[in-house]
Amino acid sequence: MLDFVIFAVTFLIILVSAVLYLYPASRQASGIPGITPTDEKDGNLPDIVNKGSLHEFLVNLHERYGSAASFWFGRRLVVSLGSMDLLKQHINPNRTSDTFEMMLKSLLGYQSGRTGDAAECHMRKKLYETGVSKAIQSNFSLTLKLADELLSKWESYPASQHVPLCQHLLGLAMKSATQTAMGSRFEDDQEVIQFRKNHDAIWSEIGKGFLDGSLEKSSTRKKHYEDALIEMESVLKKVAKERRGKSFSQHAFMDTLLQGNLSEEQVLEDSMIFSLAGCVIAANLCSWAVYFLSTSEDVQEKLYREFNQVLGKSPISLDKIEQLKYCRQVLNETVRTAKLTPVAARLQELEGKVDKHVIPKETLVIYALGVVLQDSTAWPLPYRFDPDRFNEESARRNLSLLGVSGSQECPELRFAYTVATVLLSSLVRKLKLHHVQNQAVETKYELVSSPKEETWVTVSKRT
Ligand SMILES: *[C@@H]1O[C@H](CO)[C@@H](O)[C@H](O)[C@H]1NC(C)=O
Ligand SMILES: *[C@@H]1O[C@H](CO)[C@@H](O)[C@H](O)[C@H]1NC(C)=O
Ligand SMILES: *[C@@H]1O[C@H](CO)[C@@H](O)[C@H](O)[C@H]1NC(C)=O
Ligand SMILES: *[C@@H]1O[C@H](CO)[C@@H](O)[C@H](O)[C@H]1NC(C)=O
Ligand SMILES: CC(=O)N[C@H]1CO[C@H](CO)[C@@H](O)[C@@H]1O
Repeated sequence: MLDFVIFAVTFLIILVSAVLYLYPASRQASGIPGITPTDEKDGNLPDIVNKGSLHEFLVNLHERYGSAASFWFGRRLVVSLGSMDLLKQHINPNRTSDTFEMMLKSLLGYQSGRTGDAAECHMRKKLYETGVSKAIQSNFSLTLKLADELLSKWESYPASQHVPLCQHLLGLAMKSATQTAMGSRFEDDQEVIQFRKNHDAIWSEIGKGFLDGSLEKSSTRKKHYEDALIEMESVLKKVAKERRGKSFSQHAFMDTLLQGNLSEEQVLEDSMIFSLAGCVIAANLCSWAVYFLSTSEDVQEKLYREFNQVLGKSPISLDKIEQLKYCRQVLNETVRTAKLTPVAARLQELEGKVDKHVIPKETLVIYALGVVLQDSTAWPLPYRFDPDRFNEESARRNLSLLGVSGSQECPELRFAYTVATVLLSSLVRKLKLHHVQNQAVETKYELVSSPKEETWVTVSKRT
């Protein structure tokens, strides 16, 4: 019945096919407890589709089978790790590749970077990180301007007006990410609108169409997706051509790539990844942060006091961001509570062990980050939004271990933290954010978790 599924389900399918291609399938049984395949050919894929998302499937799997559990992805055995202790044993902090980036590249069908020698990968990763850092610095004032524009808009609203968070914050993230990535061309709103059209088309299929197989079944949707991808690539190529060998007052992310020792294809791929991921991660981090703040007056007050203490009446600057410790705790807790990136995956290259379990080589290992982030043994009262939990060094270490930040921090997340900090410093000093009564916010768990539907707050002026 679900014979199309093998081509259609999530990034994993593509990741798995890459794995199958690189490593001929080994269909080994394993001692790790887990669910038996419901379908000879598709394994447990129908169960994942039924649960609505891989994250929700994993929550159920770990409840039933414990923190190390296995399931069948097609004809392949997959092991999922769902506790802090097991992840601690498995995660190698020395790995340079970023799982999020790897998943996105697999989805887009990008080949380069999947192979190649370690030195080259390392060089490319360094260049990417440098590019993000330089671009954030060079036009910090841009993000500030965008945040202030949003503030003025919200200040003009009457107290009863419901503000659509996702819509406004996606707009902000989109403008900020495009100009950071590609420079002044995107000062033109028309360019941003065009970019957004393609971005939305690509992202909605990456999130959903791959998951339920509907993309493979609908040739019109598939064409729409592919056209958007081609259009986006052609814009990136055009920008690369414009900027190569020139210098601009505003140093964009792409300029760093162009100055590095990369092929044209690599420049295209890396700027695509940053534009796509930077935008989505920043937009959702901002939306969740503002939403969670609206539910807690205490946290808002504490944040307000920190902003006043560190910044006074001055606008925020890059060097002051370091001093905003509580703000970082708020953003860390936002990442945790929202389970911002719920799943990561790694290939087990050599046979390994976690606890008493042997993981055969060439097994796909899932890091069930969403499961771990809501585990009450690692995080007391896990569903509570409580930035104070990051007062403890061990909590900070636990989060950093999950690869969400720290030494493994993904560069797009660093960009998103900057945008969110600037935004909050503008909003929270001038406005109080209020929760809209009887609003049930549900989460859509895709590559990045987002609210299922538009989410609203109301605002009032601080006096
Ligand atoms: C990581 O690198 C350090 C220093 O190079 C080394 O001591 C350590 O064993 C490595 N850790 C793993 C898990 O490979
Ligand atoms: C640039 O890349 C090529 C191949 O990718 C390599 O042979 C060459 O050594 C690199 N040059 C520098 C300066 O890194
Ligand atoms: C960090 O994780 C460990 C499990 O490895 C847990 O025992 C500890 O309570 C966690 N610390 C905090 C503060 O959440
Ligand atoms: C925020 O989280 C990162 C790890 O994700 C950690 O390194 C950092 O210390 C945390 N900061 C605070 C203030 O909680
Ligand atoms: C849009 C924007 O703010 N661009 C600025 C980026 O930075 C340069 C100089 O650092 C300014 O000249 C631009 O106006």
